[in-house]
Amino acid sequence: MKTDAPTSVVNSRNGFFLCALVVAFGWRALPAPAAPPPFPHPVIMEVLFNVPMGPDGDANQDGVRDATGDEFIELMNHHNRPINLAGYVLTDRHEEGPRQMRFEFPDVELAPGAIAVVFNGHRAAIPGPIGTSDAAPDRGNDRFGGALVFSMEIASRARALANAADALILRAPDGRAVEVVFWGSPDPAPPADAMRTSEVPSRVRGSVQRLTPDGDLIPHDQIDGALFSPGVIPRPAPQSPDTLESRESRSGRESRVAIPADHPEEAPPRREE
Ligand SMILES: [Ca+2]
Ligand SMILES: [Ca+2]
Repeated sequence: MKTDAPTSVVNSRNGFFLCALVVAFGWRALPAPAAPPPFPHPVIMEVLFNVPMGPDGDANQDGVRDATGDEFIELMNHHNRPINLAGYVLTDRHEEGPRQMRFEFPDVELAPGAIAVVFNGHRAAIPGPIGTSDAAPDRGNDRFGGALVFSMEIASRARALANAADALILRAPDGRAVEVVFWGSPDPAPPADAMRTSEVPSRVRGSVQRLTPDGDLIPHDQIDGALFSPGVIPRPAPQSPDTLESRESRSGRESRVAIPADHPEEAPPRREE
């Protein structure tokens, strides 16, 4: 920090600020470093497992709220070169079998910074273009921020993410667990050897979303009041202590993230290796 103030004053201010942060947010809200998966793996940016009630829950924009069909997972290529998602698999906590929610990506290239969204798709007629496990969509979907949108086309309501306790697992084509996102105490437990594991609140209102590839998955409505944003990464929050301090004193909100701009899809995703 560049300042002309005496060091002791700076330390005192920082110490007070840190204490204020802990009191206001608790230790859990302080960001912990979490390395995103290395090349060539994508990163999980958003998960909707507890579909909101009523019309607000129509995440896949087919005009109908479906408790499982509107669930989705948002992935991003956070690298500076293309990756191919062929053979990557998304599942819930269940072992392979009739109860398992499972989706395997077809041969599809994801450009740097590009996003793929996978809906459960139960009883859904999602506005196209929509890909499946058999074939990628031929272009991005303007209804979802230009992302490549897929449907698992799941036929049973039993194959979905549970609201109280479950896990979402992303596996590489060789079977290795790339990312685990879990909530509650899922049974069976998710693999313990994933490259990254993130715990999120169960029964969260709306989705959980990262603002950056190495950020925490936080309830979407704490970011901007929206319940989800398939295909869109909300604008990352300013991180300077002065911004946080002034926001805290101004509003007393229990959130460390700023209110994003009206058009978060214009924010370029952060790219890093
Ligand atoms: Ca729907
Ligand atoms: Ca999103």
